[in-house]
Amino acid sequence: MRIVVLTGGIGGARFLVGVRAHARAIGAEVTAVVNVGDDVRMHGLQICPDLDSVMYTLGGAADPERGWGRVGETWVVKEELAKYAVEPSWFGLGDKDTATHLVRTTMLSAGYPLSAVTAALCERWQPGIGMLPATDDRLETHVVADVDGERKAIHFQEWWVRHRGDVPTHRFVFVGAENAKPAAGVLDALGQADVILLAPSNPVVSIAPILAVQQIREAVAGGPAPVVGVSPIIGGSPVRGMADKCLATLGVEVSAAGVGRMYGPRRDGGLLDGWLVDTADAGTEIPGVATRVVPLWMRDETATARMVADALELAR
Ligand code: GDP
Ligand code: FO1
Ligand code: CA
Repeated sequence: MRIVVLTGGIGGARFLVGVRAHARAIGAEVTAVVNVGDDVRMHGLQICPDLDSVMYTLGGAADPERGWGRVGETWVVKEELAKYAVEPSWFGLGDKDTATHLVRTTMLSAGYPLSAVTAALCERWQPGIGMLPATDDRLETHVVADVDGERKAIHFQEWWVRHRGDVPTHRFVFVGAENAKPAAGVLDALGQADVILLAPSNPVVSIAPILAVQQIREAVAGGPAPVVGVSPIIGGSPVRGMADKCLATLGVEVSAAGVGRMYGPRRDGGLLDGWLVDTADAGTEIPGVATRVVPLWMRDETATARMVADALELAR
């Protein structure tokens, strides 16, 4: 069996720990198609937060408290940059993490596509699944917001890390999406998939930028594999992160039903055949989508693997 998962950073990474465990138990193969909309160049280095969250988490090296970057991190580079008073001072590059960015940027400069660079980095981390960026082309999420009384488009990282999303926000723009092609391997993986899972990732800034690549959206929505999503919203709350702010910007209700309806049923041009919601959201109904109620708190690997088994059952 072949499982493809569309995923963002930490929420998706924790889900993938469960996918990997269940896949091992049933002898399935897993490919993650990872959001690159968060990617940014800082201090000359190419940083891929969601790819790194997945790689470090599955490689057993992520910092579980901070939710991004490496466990046991040190910050000498950040402190030294601050002494030069260079911007952006609001974005922290850990020393260990910086080594990853140096390898990545060197390989990209030498002409390797991001998909090949990611495979090279994974040689070290052995995530135990296939990891593909959604695209090898430039695709960045920018945010139209009012900052100091002026409406402008800022990079997603500036919106989130510098302003904590706490500025009047109007829309999200996936710069480069119109011309972006799926990364090497993505269409093959989707075409050969027995099931496609939408991780409980942020639907607006993690899953939507992947689907903004038109050929990916077509392959998911129009392909042969059943598509099952896992709600990132439990009892009206995003558990952690910024999904509430993002959904509010789009005018979408912050609920399992709101997100499920936004993805929509495949029979009406949407994405979903099935939708898993938490026990707190029992009674959620989305016309045209098979809904199932199971505990969706990713407490540990076992609980998460159970969610994955439920998602696969719903796909049948
Ligand atoms: P990011 O890219 O690092 O922001 O991570 P993702 O986009 O992959 O995932 C973030 C989302 O994961 C959050 O907005 C939450 O809604 C969701 N999330 C976090 N923990 C849980 C959990 O235990 N269960 C479920 N269902 N969703 C969760
Ligand atoms: N998040 C922060 O809140 N502050 C930071 O300084 C920061 C630096 C950073 C560096 C590398 C990286 O891969 C992620 C980093 N993040 C930081 C997390 C990131 O901003 C977001 O949480 C994700 O893009 C959302 O998925
Ligand atoms: Ca993200």
